[in-house]
Amino acid sequence: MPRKPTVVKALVLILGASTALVLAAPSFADDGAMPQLRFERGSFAPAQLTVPANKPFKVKVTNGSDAAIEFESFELHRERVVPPGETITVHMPSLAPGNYQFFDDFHHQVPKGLIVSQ
Ligand SMILES: [Cu+2]
Repeated sequence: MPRKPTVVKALVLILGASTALVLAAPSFADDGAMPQLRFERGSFAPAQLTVPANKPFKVKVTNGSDAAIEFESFELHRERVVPPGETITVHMPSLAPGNYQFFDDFHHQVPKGLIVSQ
């Protein structure tokens, strides 16, 4: 497959999706309010993150370690690799009030974290 058209198509898709998200979810549009998780020295900090219930949100996940991690949650249906030194943004759906576990699927000894929707 030629490379360029694919890249352009992907960009158009990404732009379209971002626009749709911005239009659909004005809450939490402010990046300053975006909850953040940092992985460093074998654990996530904070270990528990509280988010408002019933609205989509985004979480920034930074990997401050020197090995790749995989931010994963069965309950949230998310599974994202974070290369060392990088930050990703994970889009989350609107959540009913409750606790949602996440973990590093590459290092199972890492303590599990919790997203608390309330
Ligand atoms: Cu996984």
